[in-house]
Amino acid sequence: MGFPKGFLWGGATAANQYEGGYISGGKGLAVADTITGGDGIHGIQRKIYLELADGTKTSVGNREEVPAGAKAYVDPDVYYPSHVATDFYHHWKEDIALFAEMGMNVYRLSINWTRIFPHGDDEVPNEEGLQFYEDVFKECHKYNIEPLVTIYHFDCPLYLANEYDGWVSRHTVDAFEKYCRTIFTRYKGLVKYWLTINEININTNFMMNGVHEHISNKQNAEQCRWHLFVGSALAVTIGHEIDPNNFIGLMIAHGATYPYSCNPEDVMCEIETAHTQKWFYGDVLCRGYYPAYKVKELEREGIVIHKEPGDDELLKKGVVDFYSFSYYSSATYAAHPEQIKQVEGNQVRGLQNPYLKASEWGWTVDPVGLRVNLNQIYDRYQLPMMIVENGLGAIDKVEEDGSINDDYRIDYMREHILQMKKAIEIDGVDLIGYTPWGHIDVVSAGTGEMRKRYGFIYVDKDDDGNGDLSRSRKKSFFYMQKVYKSNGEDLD
Ligand code: BGP
Repeated sequence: MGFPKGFLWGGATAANQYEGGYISGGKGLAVADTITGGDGIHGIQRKIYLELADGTKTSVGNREEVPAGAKAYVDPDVYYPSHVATDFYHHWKEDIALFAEMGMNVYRLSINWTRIFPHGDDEVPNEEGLQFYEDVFKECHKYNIEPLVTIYHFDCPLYLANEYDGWVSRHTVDAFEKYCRTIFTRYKGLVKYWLTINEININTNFMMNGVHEHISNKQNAEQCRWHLFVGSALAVTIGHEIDPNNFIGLMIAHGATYPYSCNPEDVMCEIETAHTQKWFYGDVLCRGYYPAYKVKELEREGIVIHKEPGDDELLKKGVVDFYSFSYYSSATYAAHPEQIKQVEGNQVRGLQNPYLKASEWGWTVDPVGLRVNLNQIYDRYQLPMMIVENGLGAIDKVEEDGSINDDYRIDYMREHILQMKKAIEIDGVDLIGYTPWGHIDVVSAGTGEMRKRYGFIYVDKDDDGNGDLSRSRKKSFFYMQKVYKSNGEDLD
């Protein structure tokens, strides 16, 4: 009963939200380094400053479209949260010691592509960058923490975005292939758990993938998707070839989706939304080909994807070893949504669920939805699963004595872990690991804020960059320590 022996308990971060050192040690710029902070509670988007093809300067919101030919740049007078972030680059030893103290036996982190290849496609890799991660992985092993490495987490090299339209171009896939070969070779024996592309299902815009015209030009969006799939399949194939012990998974933002009502039209609406939003990506990466509903959609839209010879075979060969996903919330979908209140979520919007409450950022809190997901995913693919992001973004108050009493976060964690336990014990799903998001405070991906904190470890930094970056343990740190050290048995 309960969690299996050897269950992976951990935490998760991404380089561009955590590392800082944005041009230290030979690192080049990623698109993420050109995105300002925003304000999620008041709906103010993060911004990207651009130089248009005719030389004029402008800016767009991070969800908006970047026009063809525009180049993003770093404005010296603007504050960019990724530049220092919460400074793992200078705190990694101290942080990994804290992770070990919390009882983690796995740590999900991403490699910043531009730390290894500053432009994305350089002739030779940057040794200082390679060495940095090697030191980090060795430090993890010192404490028996397995690194779980995301190869690509929202950090398209700026050069590839500006000059090649990011993942729309085959050049980016070729550069990615070389990057994969380099890191699989260098970290052989140090890393065995890998994720190819973070949240591959919400990745067609400029911020994530350097894609210009991602809304008005459907061809661009579909071509980018195809290239991401090819990139993921290449990563799996190369990873297995270099070391057959590598265990390589996909990563999908997999919120739970429900029909708003039992009206069959709402049910059908949910099926279509779920296909587009999430299943399409799992279907391709677990089975190795486009599902029928996508083939029909492309036919209807008159979109023809440009493929290279051998791509289709590659997709089949490069299917993943396991399914990983982020889970924060659920939403409902209706055929006639006009009168129903909209809710926010992890990069997607849906409709309110009258049975559930939401976080301060409007993300619906739904622990049972996690069990629903685990069942649906396992029914569909029968692959081992990891939940590689989950958690509550909230504003924390530091008391006079320095303590942070985040009981709301403890409640969220307890309820979700309980549902995982039920899914294992009652439903028999093959869940092998859990790495809550931002177990140490990091910059928010969606809003660029610091005050939207997920951590069990607090970092002293605010939305304007003030703070001494010191670390402290929140109340939830001790709760998670108890959970991890009891292998998920002690949840009180
Ligand atoms: C996912 C990302 C993470 C992370 C998380 C929380 O989309 O993979 O990078 O940030 O969501 O989202 P946010 O930071 O917007 O609260």
